[in-house]
Order: sequence, then structure tokens, then C-alpha cells
Amino acid sequence: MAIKSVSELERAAFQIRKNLLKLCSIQKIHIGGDLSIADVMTVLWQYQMKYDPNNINDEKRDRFVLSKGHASAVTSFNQAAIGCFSAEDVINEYATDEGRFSMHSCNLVNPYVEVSTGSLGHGFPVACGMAAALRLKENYQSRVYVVMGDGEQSEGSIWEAAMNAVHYRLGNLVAIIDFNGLEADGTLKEITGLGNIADKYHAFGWNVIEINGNDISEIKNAFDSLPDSKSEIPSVLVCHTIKGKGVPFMENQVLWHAGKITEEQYKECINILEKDLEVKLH
Ligand SMILES: Cc1ncc(C[n+]2csc(CCOP(=O)(O)OP(=O)(O)O)c2C)c(N)n1
Repeated sequence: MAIKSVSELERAAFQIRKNLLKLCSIQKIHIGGDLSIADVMTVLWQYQMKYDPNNINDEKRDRFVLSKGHASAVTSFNQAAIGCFSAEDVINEYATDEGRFSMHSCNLVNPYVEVSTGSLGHGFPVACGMAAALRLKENYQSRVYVVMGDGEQSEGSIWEAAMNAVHYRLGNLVAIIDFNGLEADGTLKEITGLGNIADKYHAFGWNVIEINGNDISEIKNAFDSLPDSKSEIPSVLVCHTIKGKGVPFMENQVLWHAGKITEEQYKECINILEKDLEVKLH
């Protein structure tokens, strides 16, 4: 059942962060980029997408591709929230030999993953192909949502896909860019420096929606404003976010691209997040 209200979505995003930090106190995960995109992923999975965990091969389902495949934990916890499996499953099986969950998304072991990802720059072109294929079906309604990193934009395949999505009129494609300004080992500006990414997609012919990607209400409005899946122009949500969002000692810190926290740090984080939620709900 989709969540409708902003306050319920705030609570859901809090629970996602809590699960992420619990896992992070047990295993090393890509916590920085999980936290930056946590709000968008919560609204996407728990409000926006048409996806029935009991009928995952339904032709009418929306498709999701995690092009920044290292944000696997935040994806799995959202899938747990809608009933694909439990959050405890994710925590217990993460990075174990027989487990379905690990530092990248893998559909060989997890049927809820549409496409295995982790090598950056590949998920986006695959998502374009999926959107094009769906448009060949009569009466299609499905959208394809694809989440990318901002550092990932420096892969050449991204721009080939961006051109082709417009050429093939993929109005059922929704690209989401986690624009957090940091990569794995430096800032975006130091490494490739994208300039104005919204202008670039606009110049390629995309419908560009620019939002604060850590504001649940703005995210929800952005999804509500998407053109019909039968429209002919692909949409991109440029989401300004903070890497490590919600945990002050991780925010905007390159070193927290991936890592593990102590039990004490976990308790400190939860205290901060609880206070933060209280403020948001009042
Ligand atoms: C093709 C490829 N090159 C390099 C890497 C190593 N790598 C993993 S995450 C990452 C940083 C990506 O930064 P960004 O896209 O901004 O994502 P964020 O961590 O901010 O979510 C890199 C370079 C990779 N996974 N794939």
C-alpha cells in the first residue's frame, strides 16, 4: 500500500536511515551515497512506483534500475518496506556467501533486482533500452526509473544514452541524478567538474526538474508533476543532495563514501535522527 502523506513519508525515510545505520554498525556499506539518496528512494518506492512485491513479473509494473549500483542497501531496505522481504533479511544476509544482498545489486541472487549494476555508466543505457522496449507494447503504462550518481555522469555511455532517449522519444523514462557533489575519492569539481548539469540535459532535449533531493515534499511534488508515461520527452530529476545526509559527522565528507560505524556511533546517530524527525513533524 503506497504511503500518501508527507509526514508518513518522513517517518518512512527515518526508518530507512535507521536500518542503514544499523547495517553500517555491522558491515561496511556505501553509507554516504545511500544517505544522500534515501529521501528520493523512499518517495519513489513507497509512494510513486507501481510495483507489486507479490507479482514481480507483472508486465504492467514500473521498472527500477540502480545505475549507481553501490547504493544497493538503500534500495534493499525500501524493497523490504514494501514487502519484498524483511529488513532483518537484508541485515542478516548482507555480504554473506549465500546472501541476496551485498555492496552492489545483483539479479543472479535477488529477483527483485531488474538489472545487476555496480560498474558505473551501464544502468542508464540499459534503462533506455527497457523504456524503448516497453513503448513497443500496446497500451503500455509502465515507466522506467533510473538512479544515477553525479560522478557517474563522467562516463561517456551516459551521454550516448541521454541523446538516444530523446531521439527515441522515451517519455516513459525518468532519470534521477543524485547531485551530492562528491565521488568516492574527491569532489566532483576536482575530478571532472560537470558545470550546470540541468542546462546540459536541457540542451539535449530533456524535461528537466531541479529539486532539493532531501526535501520529501519537493520530491513528492516532482513525481506528481511528471508528464504522462505516454508523453514523448524523457524527464530527469536533478536532485541536489548532501552526501551522508542526516548524520552530521558524515555530511559532505569524502571519507564516508563507504565505511562502518561503532555501536556507540550508531546510538549517537539514532538520537540525532530522532530529534530531526521530531522537528520535521512539528
Ligand atoms: C566504471 C566504474 N568506474 C569506477 C568505479 C568505482 N566507483 C565506485 S563508486 C564511485 C564514485 C561514484 O560517485 P557518484 O556517481 O557521484 O556516486 P555517489 O557515491 O556520490 O553516490 C566510483 C568512482 C565503478 N564502480 N565503476
